[in-house]
Order: sequence, then C-alpha cells, then structure tokens
Amino acid sequence: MSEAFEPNNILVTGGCGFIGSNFVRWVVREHPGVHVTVLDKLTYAGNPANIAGLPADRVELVVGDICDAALVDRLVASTDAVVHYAAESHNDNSIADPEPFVRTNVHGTFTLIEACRKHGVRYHHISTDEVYGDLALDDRARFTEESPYRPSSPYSSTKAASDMLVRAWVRTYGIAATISNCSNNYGPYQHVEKFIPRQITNILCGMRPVLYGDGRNVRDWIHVDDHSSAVWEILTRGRIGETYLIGADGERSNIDVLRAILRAMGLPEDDFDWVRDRPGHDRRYAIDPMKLRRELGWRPAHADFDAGLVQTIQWYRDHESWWRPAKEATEARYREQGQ
Ligand code: NAD
Ligand code: TDX
Repeated sequence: MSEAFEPNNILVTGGCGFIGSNFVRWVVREHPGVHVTVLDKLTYAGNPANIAGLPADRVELVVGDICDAALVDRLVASTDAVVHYAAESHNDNSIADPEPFVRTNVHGTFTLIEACRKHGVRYHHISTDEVYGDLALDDRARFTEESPYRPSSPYSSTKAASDMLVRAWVRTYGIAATISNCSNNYGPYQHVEKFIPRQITNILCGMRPVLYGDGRNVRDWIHVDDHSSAVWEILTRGRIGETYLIGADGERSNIDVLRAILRAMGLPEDDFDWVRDRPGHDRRYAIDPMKLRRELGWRPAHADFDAGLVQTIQWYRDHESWWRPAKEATEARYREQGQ
C-alpha cells in the first residue's frame, strides 16, 4: 500500500451541522496535530454551538457559503485537504422546496472542486447511500460501489449529481478526489427534524412520536463517530478516484427503532401516531461495506445499535437547551406538510 497522506490543515465544509461537527470533534480528539477550518453558512441546520468549546488554536470557524467562489478559492488555497459535508440534507424539505438543494448540493460542490482543481488540493466528497435508490424489503441484496445510480427524491438526485461532478473532475482533470457514500447516521447534535431526534424530543415534550406510511421502511444505521473514523481512513489511505461505501450492518425497520425508543423511555410500544407517508418514500437502504473493510481494514467501534440509541436518548435528555429552540419551528413545518 502507498504511504498515508498526512494533512496538517483541513477545510471542513458544513462543520456546524450534525455529521460535520461530530467529525471536527473527532479530529480534534484523535489527531492532535491537525488544524481544522470550518466553512459553514449557518443555515437553519448549522449551529456554532456544535463546535463550541474546542481549542481556538485548533479550530477556526469561517461563516460563508460554499457557492461563494472567491471565498472558497481563498480558503482552498491555504489548506492541504477539503472534506465536504455541507449540504441541504433533509428529504422532506427537498420535497417541499427543492431549489436550495440544487444550489448548495450541486453548485456548491462544483465551486469546491473547481478550487481544488486550481490549487491541486486533495478533496474528499461526503455522499449518501440514497443515490442508489431503494431495495425491496424481501430482497437480500445490499448496495455496493457498483450499484447503479437511481435516486428517488430531489435531495438524493442532487447528491447523485454532485457525485457525478466529482467523478468527471477526477477523470477529466485528474483532481485528487475520493467519494464515500454512507448510510443513515445517528448520535449527538442531530437536528430535531430527523427521525430519531424527532421521536425522542417529541416524547420529552409530552407529544406522541409519528411514523410515516406502514413503518416497515428499513434504514441501515451507523453511529456518527464510526462515519468519522471511516472518512479519516479514506482521506488518508484511500485510493484516489475511488468510491467507498460506509455502513455498519445496522439494518432496522422504522417501527422497530421507534419501539426501541419507546421502551427505553419507559412508554408502551404502541404510544405513537401514524401520519401521511413521505411521497416517493424509499423502502429499504442497505450497505455492503466489504471494500472499506478489506482495503483499509476499517471496523465500526459502535456495533451495538441499542446501546448507541440509549446513549443518544440520554444526550437529548441532557441537552434540552441545545434542541429546544429549533423544536417548535420544525414541528410547525411538519404540521403544514400534514406530517
Ligand atoms: P446537516 O443538515 O445537519 O448539516 C449541514 C450543514 O451544512 C449545516 O451546518 C449547514 O449550515 C451547512 N450548509 C448548508 N448549506 C450551506 C452552504 N451553501 N454553504 C455552507 N454551508 C452550508 O447535515 P448532516 O446530516 O450533518 O449531513 C452532512 C453531510 O452528510 C451531507 O452532505 C449529507 O448528504 C451527508 N450524509 C448524511 C447522512 C445522514 O444520515 N444524516 C447519511 C449519509 C450522508
Ligand atoms: O417523523 C418521521 N417519521 C418517520 O417515519 C421522520 C422525520 C421520518 N420518518 C421515516 C422516514 C425514513 O424512512 O424515518 C426514516 C428516516 O428518516 P430521516 O431521518 O428523514 O432520514 P432519511 O430520509 O432516511 O435520510 C437520512 O439518511 C440519508 C438523512 O437525512 C440523509 O441526509 C442521508 O443522506
């Protein structure tokens, strides 16, 4: 295997969102020699509190837009690598208003890879398993790096478009890029619009959890810290031009996850409401992570989903001041959508 790439300075886009901020915290903890610059627009999903308390000589926050070519050019010129997390990330929002998804996810990625091309900077692209569409519930197949792209939602189609841009920039311009497509993340600092935090905080607010459709849709859950460790392995030891799927064998139906939350919070398993399904709702996602395991020797450290879920519930119990300000507006948006 070739020598590892060892960046001293990295630019993390979307570092005030859920997964980006967990990655920043993970890097500060695990790699003491690395300086992190965060570029984040602080949309409704970005919160500077997510990276508060980290040493000022290790982490710098630049508030700005990844579509701002002059700003991106200046920041990329003085970094060793870009790890691109910034995105509009929520499927339900993309169905209500797709425009910001096209702008940030497609044009924003274009802006970043153009700057990386100009300055010869290493680029890692964070993507999702949703680009592969969905699998049938009765199918045993899982997504691999060879699965065809079949995105279903405005969100996943813009992520697929951004992956395609990166692949073309590697082939045509030879940029030093890698791509990872990860399954559903859970853990601290996840916005209350997403499934697991929404149900936990509903219960903490005395409201009933809400399940879409028939509740049998399957997601493949991974702890956010395992996503971070996998991204670091790919950034530093992955083969340029390659795509790696990240997953931790965590397939669960939504209703099973919800029942586990209700049990862990001391409530009856049927104490929830059924609501209108998400249009175009993907049935099942499942990742085959063999390439990542075989080539880079990566393993998840949080293989016990139920234990991770209990820790996550405790985190939301302990951090009400973090999630409370966003809760009301989020639920008002869902009410408008009949969800
Ligand atoms: P998030 O919505 O919690 O955070 C997104 C962050 O990007 C926010 O801090 C926001 O302010 C910032 N941002 C948005 N538009 C921006 C812009 N134009 N310029 C600069 N910053 C901007 O999202 P997340 O759940 O943390 O997802 C992060 C990445 O991981 C996304 O690319 C997403 O597609 C991908 N992903 C997410 C999951 C998941 O389960 N959440 C799974 C696989 C992949
Ligand atoms: O209240 C709810 N009730 C419900 O049944 C919500 C918010 C969701 N759901 C269902 C829809 C999905 O089947 O739960 C499942 C998970 O929903 P989300 O948390 O919205 O995640 P998902 O649509 O699967 O997408 C997530 O994983 C892949 C992230 O939001 C994406 O950014 C990532 O690419």
